[in-house]
Formats: sequence, structure tokens, C-alpha cells
Amino acid sequence: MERLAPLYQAHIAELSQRSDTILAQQGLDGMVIHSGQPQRIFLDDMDYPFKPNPHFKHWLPVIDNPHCVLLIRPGHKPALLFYRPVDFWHKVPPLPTDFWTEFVDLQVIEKPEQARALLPASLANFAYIGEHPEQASEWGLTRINPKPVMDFLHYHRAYKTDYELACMRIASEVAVCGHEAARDAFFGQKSEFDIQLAYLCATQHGENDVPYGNIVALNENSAILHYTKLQKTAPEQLRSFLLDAGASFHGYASDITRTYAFDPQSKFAELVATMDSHQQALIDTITPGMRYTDLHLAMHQRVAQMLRQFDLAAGSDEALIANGVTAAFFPHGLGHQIGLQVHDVGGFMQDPQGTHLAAPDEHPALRCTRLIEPGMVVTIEPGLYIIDSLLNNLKGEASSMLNQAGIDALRPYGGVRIEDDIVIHSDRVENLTRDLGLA
Ligand SMILES: [Mn+2]
Repeated sequence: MERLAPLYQAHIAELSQRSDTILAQQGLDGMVIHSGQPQRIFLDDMDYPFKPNPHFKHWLPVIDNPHCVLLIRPGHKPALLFYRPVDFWHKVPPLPTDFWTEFVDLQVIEKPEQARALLPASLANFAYIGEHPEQASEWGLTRINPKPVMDFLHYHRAYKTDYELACMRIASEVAVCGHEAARDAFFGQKSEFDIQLAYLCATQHGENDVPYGNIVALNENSAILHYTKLQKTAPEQLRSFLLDAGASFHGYASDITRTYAFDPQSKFAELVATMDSHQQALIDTITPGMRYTDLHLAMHQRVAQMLRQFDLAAGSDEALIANGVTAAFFPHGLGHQIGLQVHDVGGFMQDPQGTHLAAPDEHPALRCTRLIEPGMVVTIEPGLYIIDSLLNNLKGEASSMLNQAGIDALRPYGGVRIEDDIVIHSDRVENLTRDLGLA
């Protein structure tokens, strides 16, 4: 953990420079960044799990404390109002003493209403960055999440500092441990529910600590893209296992998918191996300056090849793509930016002003159309599934290209997805997932 200190210092310097730039451009004196407030469940006396404002956790690895306020002003250390209530019902967070605390001015508040007196007398010329406009108004802030500020910050979020990359390497390492335990549980013929427990145990994550709901899918369930129900008994006959699960470290996410065939001699095992080699071959083509959209389109060509190779459809690459056949088998985007959020913001932003470049009409689920540049972290997660509702939508020429017998044979396996998190460097691509030894 000690080695994070020098990286964190440079991280804060970079964030300060970004905020100085946009504050000057907008004629603002500073920013008030709110960690958030607990969200009460309707008619209940309990709150939903707390998720902090990502802009707040960008500055500090404080991820579980509502009512904190961060004051950012050019030429000043970030000032943190740290919430430590007097509360005998709950565990009160300890006063932080960590690698990051010397880089901020920390003051404790015992009640949320103590925050205002510790902020500058006039906040008329400050931006409020947070989820609670009514709180901002009460504090005298009128410029609430100003769009030019948000666009600038969101655009730059794509370029990770070395501190962020260090956190993301750890988040990947933790998830890899979970994936290995889950794979062993699958081959030990455990249920989805028990595989999930094996994953959480190995990562030492609770269900609210993982960055998104794990997808733990056996057999046909692998074809349900966001399958989050967990069957408590294992199927009679095990055929396939798809696990899409990540981990969190200091507020940063990893996002990894692996698919396994129960029978290593099956055709499905061959399909998984083929997808795996296409995924790696596609990553090998990545160089800075490429557009993410073009990678997605290149993957559709590879999917077309796979459809022919595995007797799922017939036709040229062009015909299979143009008729929407590849999109019926591979209906999601190739991947997305990742960082403070699993699906990190700014995937369509072409500049710091937030100019939007939409995904092509034929690929509405694509989440990133940016140029790939050094410092970015993205996922590469091609997939191929038997989704009857999509296949049934194909009509005419498209439908006639399908090979029903091949589709019927694959249906009981659901589908395959292979997902790695990669970092773009100027001279190479770093694979956060595979560098840690996950096959
Ligand atoms: Mn993903």
C-alpha cells in the first residue's frame, strides 16, 4: 500500500490541474464535491447500499461515507469535511490516516449541517458536483453540475493516472482470484448460488462490494446477457458456465468474463477456444489512434467466420453482417471504458466540450465511439449466443442464412463471452486480466 503514496501525489496534481483549467475557463472560484446522502427505502427505516458520487471518489479512496464534502480551489490543498457522527447504532468510520491523508486538509463534522459553516461564506461562484441539488441550494450554490464542467471532467476521466492504473491492477488481481475459485466450483459441479459464494469468498467481497451484480450462468442461462438470478441447485447435466464478475479496489472496478465447457472434448469447448483466440488476436491489432467503433466492426467479421466454422449460418462476411445475422448472435457492444464506474462515462465524447458521436445505427448497444489513446482502459468482450428472440426477428434473406440444426445443437450451452480489461500505452497494450495469469 505504501507504494501508492507517490502515485497518489501525482494523481492529485493531475486532478488539480484539470480542475484549475476548467474552473478558469468557466470563471469559477472552485468546486464543492459531495460524497452523497443515504437513500431511504420507501416506507422503511433502512437505506439502500450507499454508492458514492464518482467525482468524489476520484479524489479520495473514501467509498463508504455519505455526507462528506470536498472543497476544491485553485492554489489550495483539497479540503475534506469528513463525516464522523456520534452514533451508537452503527460503526462510525475511523479518522482516516492513510497514504492519502497528508495531501488533503481534513476536518471532521459530526452532523451534516455542520458542513456549511466550514465552507467559504459565499459559494455563489462555486460549482456543486453531486446528486443533491436541494442540498446545494441550501448551501447557496446555484451552479449545479454545470454541463461544461461535467463534460470536461467526464472526457478526461478516460485518461487514467498511474495511481488509477495501480488501483485497477489490484482490482483485476482480486477478481482473478474469484474467477479461479468459481471455475473450480463449476468443475466441482456446484450450483450457480454456490459458485457465487465461492467467488465472493475468494475475493472477500460482499454482494454490495462487487462493482456490478455478478453474472453466474450455467447452461442455457449463459445466453441471458444480464442473468442475475441464481439457481440453488445444479442442473442434472452440466454443459457450460459463463461468469461475468469483477472486483473493486479504492473505488476502481475490474470487469472480467470467462466461459467454460464442462466437457473439454465437446464442440462447445472448441467454440470457447476459438472465441478466446479471436479476442486475443483482436487485442493484438490495437494501436493508439484507432477508433473503438472500428474494433467492434472488425469483431463482427470474426463472428461471421465463426458462424460458418461452427455451422450456425452460411454466407459471406459482408452478407452476414449487412443482414444483421452477426448482430443477432453478438448483440452487445465489444466493450466500454472502465474505471471509477464499470461502464465509465464519456464513451461517446470526442472532445472536452463533450461533442457526441453516436454508435452506428446498426450497433445501438455499442458504448464507446472514441479514438483509442494512451492512458485509456477499456474492456474487450466479444460474445456469441443463441438468443431465440433475436434469431426469430431475422426475416427473409437473413433468416435463410441460418442453419437451424447447428443452432439447435448449441442452444443448450447458451453462449460464450470472453472479456479482458486492457490498458493502452503509447508503445504496447497491457492486458490487466491475462497478465495475472487467468487463462
Ligand atoms: Mn464489461
